[in-house]
Amino acid sequence: GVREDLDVRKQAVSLEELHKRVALAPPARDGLAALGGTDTARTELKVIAEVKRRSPSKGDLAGITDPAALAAQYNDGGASVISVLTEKRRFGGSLADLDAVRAAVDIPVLRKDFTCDPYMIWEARAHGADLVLLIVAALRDDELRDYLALTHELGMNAIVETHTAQEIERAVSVGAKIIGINVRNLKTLDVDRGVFAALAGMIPQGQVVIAESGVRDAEDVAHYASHGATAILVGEALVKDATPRERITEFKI
Ligand code: IGP
Repeated sequence: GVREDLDVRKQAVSLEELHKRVALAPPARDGLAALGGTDTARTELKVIAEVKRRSPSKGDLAGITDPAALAAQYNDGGASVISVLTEKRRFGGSLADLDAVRAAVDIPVLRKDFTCDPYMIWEARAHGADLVLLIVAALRDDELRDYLALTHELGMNAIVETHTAQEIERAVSVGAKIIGINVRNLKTLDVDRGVFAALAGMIPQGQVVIAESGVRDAEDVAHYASHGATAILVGEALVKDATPRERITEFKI
């Protein structure tokens, strides 16, 4: 599981070594600004485009051979942030994918993983990440606060992911500025797009509100936008598309 994967990495690079690498890493790009910031007068919907090799629900998605080339297409299509799955066991990702993508684009990059230790936040920054993912369901309140503070200390931003009303309350109470509502239940893997419409109204004005998962077409985008999404996070529909650059253009409304 996640803990074992983490232990393997811990043996590979000490926390002390990571601290040194972070000091030498290029500065983080401003992910909050790229997503429109906390200004309520935002206009266009932002797209977070994801590099995802496979998923537990769908298996192998598209046989991605060159994550950097894919990310460059996302960049050209007008994505605001690139998400890179680094989790290996279920998603086939790696830190090498993160390195390759970060070097290929000039927009902020999210390290998408199940963050469950401060080590992973240092590691993300050492590999150039500008944002990390904090999943509320996987963390206690004290962890959520500490991880958010560490993320900010390292100059990064966090996408704080929720799936229920109670999780949104927790995200808001720790001061999250970027809140994702994942319409996929991570336990059952079922997608219910109605979850976004039901919960988005709980998030105070001025926050970045991301609709995550299940975006198939412009109609889904319009649905999320009409219920208050200021950004969407799209994986499968983009990695499977023969022309992801053009596809993103369609999603930018
Ligand atoms: C993307 P989709 O349905 O467009 O491929 O979904 C993204 O929301 C999904 O990959 C995701 C995810 C996560 C993956 C959302 N939260 C947490 C791993 C871990």
